[in-house]
Amino acid sequence: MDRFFEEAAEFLRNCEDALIITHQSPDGDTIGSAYALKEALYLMGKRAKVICQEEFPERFHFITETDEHKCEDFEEKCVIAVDVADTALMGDDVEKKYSKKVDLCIDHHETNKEYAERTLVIPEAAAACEVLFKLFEQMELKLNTRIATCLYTGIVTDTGCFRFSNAGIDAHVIAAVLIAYGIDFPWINRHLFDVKTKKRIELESYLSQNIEYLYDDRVAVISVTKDIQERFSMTSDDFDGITPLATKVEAVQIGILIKQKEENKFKISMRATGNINVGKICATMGGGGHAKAAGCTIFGTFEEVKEKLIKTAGEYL
Ligand SMILES: [Mn+2]
Repeated sequence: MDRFFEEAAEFLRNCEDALIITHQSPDGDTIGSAYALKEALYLMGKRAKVICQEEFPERFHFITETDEHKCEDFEEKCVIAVDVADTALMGDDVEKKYSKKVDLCIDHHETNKEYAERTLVIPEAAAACEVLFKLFEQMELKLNTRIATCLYTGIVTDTGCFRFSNAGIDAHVIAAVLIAYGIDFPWINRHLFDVKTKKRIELESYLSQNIEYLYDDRVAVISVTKDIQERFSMTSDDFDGITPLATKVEAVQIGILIKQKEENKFKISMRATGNINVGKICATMGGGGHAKAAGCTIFGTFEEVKEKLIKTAGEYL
């Protein structure tokens, strides 16, 4: 067994009362990993609790609200982070309290900062859930339907339902193994990828009509200023999956979402199609992520931020 797997397995076998940390703006992978790990620890006769800086989005309540292990009145004896590449992604409060106390980090980001005492990171893995599956496999841990549902959710969400280039052989094979546990995958996929609220449909149609296309349609920008957020009473949930709207047109190579957080603070998400590495682009602006999906935070007026993004993106075409 690989040294890092061995180290992580050894840690899980010996740990007690674990606090599991997810990243802020929680997605299916961080949530799936956290709850799969929590369930696995209970199967091993241990206790665990999951925390997140923000509330879990409603569409993941089928995982977070169906957790049967409610007994969480314990002081953690160890801390595990899942799908968290950098302590800054934990969110301010969680970072302040736990950034220096992470005993184990399980992740798949190439940009992982190795802030934890032990780090199990496989950059080739499509999702942290894929790493966790391999860890459980090597530990010969018997899975159940709940763990399989959680892991499958992380893999489908991080691969965009197996459409992104990170959906490799392993992701497909693991999904097949998970399906054998009787998970309701048609429901999960319809729920996560097809079903939309009426409000969401209105929002998407507004944003689609207002996409700005530049450089012969190779760059597309969606701007969600405070005005628009108020007009559609948007919550952070409503931003989930918005960036890919920018890449629907065939020619688009870089899709950019500009989300206003405060007067002069903007959170940027980028998606790439083809050979462009938006992880590198975002890294030049203090952010990071994957080759095909990345992000950063930029300060300035809306006009300044947009201009900077358009100029930087243009340099990578
Ligand atoms: Mn992930």
